[in-house]
Amino acid sequence: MLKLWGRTNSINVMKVLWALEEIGLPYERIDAGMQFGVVNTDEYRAINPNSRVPTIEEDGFTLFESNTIVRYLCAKYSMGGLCPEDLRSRADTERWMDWVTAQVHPVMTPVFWNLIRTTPDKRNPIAVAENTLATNRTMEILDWGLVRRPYLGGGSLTVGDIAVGVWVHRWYALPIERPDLPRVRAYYERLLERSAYRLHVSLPLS
Ligand SMILES: N[C@@H](CCC(=O)N[C@@H](CS)C(=O)NCC(=O)O)C(=O)O
Repeated sequence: MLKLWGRTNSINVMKVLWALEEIGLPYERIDAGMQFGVVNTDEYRAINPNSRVPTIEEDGFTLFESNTIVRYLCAKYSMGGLCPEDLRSRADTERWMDWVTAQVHPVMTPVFWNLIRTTPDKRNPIAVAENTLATNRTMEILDWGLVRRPYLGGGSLTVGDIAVGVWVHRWYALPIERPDLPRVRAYYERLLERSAYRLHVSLPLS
């Protein structure tokens, strides 16, 4: 059975859990990261030199990097579904995985860490204010990306949505001021209709 190392409140682990649930693949999850440790052991470093979560192992094959794991699982188990068969359609959705890593992660993460994982006395309000502005700008970009398409790859959920959808929940769950973005809001509501998203992603932030 496929093994997944990672704590459930990690945004990168959530992507993998969501993908596994959409696919319907059985798996065993081992708590790792933060309070669970594991990631700094020699055994874990040998399969994930980053000492981060998630990591998967399937029949002796190990893989780290959440977006790569999601692409692997979707290509192996959902070709023509979560992973578009047509090369251009696949590139069309996959680019959003690069976009979210490069544009959203660096600015939303400081807001999340300050407001959710730091005690009020240790927060940096300037970092929160600046990065909230920058985060909101990225969501405006996403709003334009959703013009004339319900999902990032077109008419149905594909790999790009899994990488981006986890951040969309975080954006709505953070105690910040947000512009009203109708297409992002409709996209979030569409994702919330999926049981796999509700089960693994749209949870209270911790
Ligand atoms: N680029 C990596 C980033 C992995 C990462 O930074 N994971 C975080 C959790 S979201 C982590 O392992 N933090 C340290 C820990 O949990 O101990 C990926 O997408 O898998």
